[in-house]
Amino acid sequence: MFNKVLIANRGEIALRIIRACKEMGIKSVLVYSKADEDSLPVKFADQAVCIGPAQSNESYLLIDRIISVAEICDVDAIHPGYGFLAENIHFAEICKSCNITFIGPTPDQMRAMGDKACARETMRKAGVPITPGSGGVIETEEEALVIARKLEYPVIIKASAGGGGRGMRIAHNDASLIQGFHSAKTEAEKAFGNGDVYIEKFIENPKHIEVQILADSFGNVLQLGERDCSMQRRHQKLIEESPSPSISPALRKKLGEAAVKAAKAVKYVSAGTIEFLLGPKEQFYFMEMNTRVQVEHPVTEMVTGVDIIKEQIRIAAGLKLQYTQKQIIPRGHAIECRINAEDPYRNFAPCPGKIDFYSAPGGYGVRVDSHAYCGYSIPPYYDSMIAKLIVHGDTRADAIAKCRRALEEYIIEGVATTIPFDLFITGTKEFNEGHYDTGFIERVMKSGSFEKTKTSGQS
Ligand code: MV4
Repeated sequence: MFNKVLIANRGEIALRIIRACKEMGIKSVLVYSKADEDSLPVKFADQAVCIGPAQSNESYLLIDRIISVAEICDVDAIHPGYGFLAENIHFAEICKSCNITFIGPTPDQMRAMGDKACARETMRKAGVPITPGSGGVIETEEEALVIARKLEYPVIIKASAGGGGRGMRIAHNDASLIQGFHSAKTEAEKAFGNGDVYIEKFIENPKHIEVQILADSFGNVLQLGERDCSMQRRHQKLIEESPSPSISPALRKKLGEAAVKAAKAVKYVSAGTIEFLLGPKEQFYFMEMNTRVQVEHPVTEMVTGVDIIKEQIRIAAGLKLQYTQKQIIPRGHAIECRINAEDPYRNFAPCPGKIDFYSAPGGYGVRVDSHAYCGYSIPPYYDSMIAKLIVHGDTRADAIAKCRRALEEYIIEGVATTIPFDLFITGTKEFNEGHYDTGFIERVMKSGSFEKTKTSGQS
């Protein structure tokens, strides 16, 4: 096992990883920016080294500085968390060449999934369902038109180097296809330095279901069941749950098997997530793979009892998975609410600033993953998530009741947060009945029913 691990991240996930290291007897080294000097991860890591000013591209994204700290502190491995350098192939390669273990997949595995057109082709060959679409990258306007007419509108143009909703265009006719083709290419070229795009049939109002997998270097691949991440706004997930209220046991089995097949197709090693789109008639399609640990990993931990971060560290250290598939027996229901320092009554505008009063909920089945505390100043430079509230109950109804109780107990003063919105959503008929898709939040916002909770004070 590693003696010392460097954590190349901040906020709640840095704290989550530091905690796992402590419990495993691993020393932790945290790199941090000037803006994070008063943060809990800095206090709790065994060592913390400031690597630059607030802006990410002068600190958390500076590979050279992070590697320098890793070498000076003589760490065995680097945990990248999520975001920042977590899916940066170049960073994983540098780690490797410096004899530092990157806690994640190999550069080749990252490459295989990082290029979305390539991943699609690999999945097709492996027999994992994909949406109808172009065989590969589309070179010309004419080619795009032929494919789109064959698929029938609507279609979606996606950047090969994109993912997570970046660089996409939906087209309902020839004119918007041609325009979308060029603008997606230009945007992708600018954002990723790679203008390759491909086309798929557009599935309207899909559900977003993802399967957590763990794969060790001995070829063992486990699937830890699914998470329903359909409750999202502009590609930002808000509430995640496991199991999904929308799928049958038969579909669950198929998704799990498809996820294992997907991981095996790229000889994947580490923790990872296979994302699927779900159509209205239980059709499912591979969407993309996330080759990192995700924000919402705790919901899976709560239902399976598997500490995903610890397993991921063990896998990176060359150890075998501690579980067999048979030993993974999901129990009960878990829900995660993301709590962002944003004002939901002002179009989710970020609200950085000082937390004047802070009291987190607790009690049986309640978990709070957060780096927030009373007196903490939320810096304006990074994403606005300040906490994740995760609850576990025997049934979905128990979990919802617990979730709402805990949200009501959560006191954060000084900055606006998304807690009122989480309370509103968890109170809707659709959420309670488990009938929602990726378009739900947008439809709710258009209806104006959330806005009304402000004046009435009701949530
Ligand atoms: C799609 C789609 C419909 N049809 N692909 C969004 C994120 C990126 N991973 C792919 N995304 C989508 N791909 C086809 N063929 C709809 C989306 C999509 C979406 C997917 C999951 C969750 C929320 C979403 C919101 C808008 C669009």
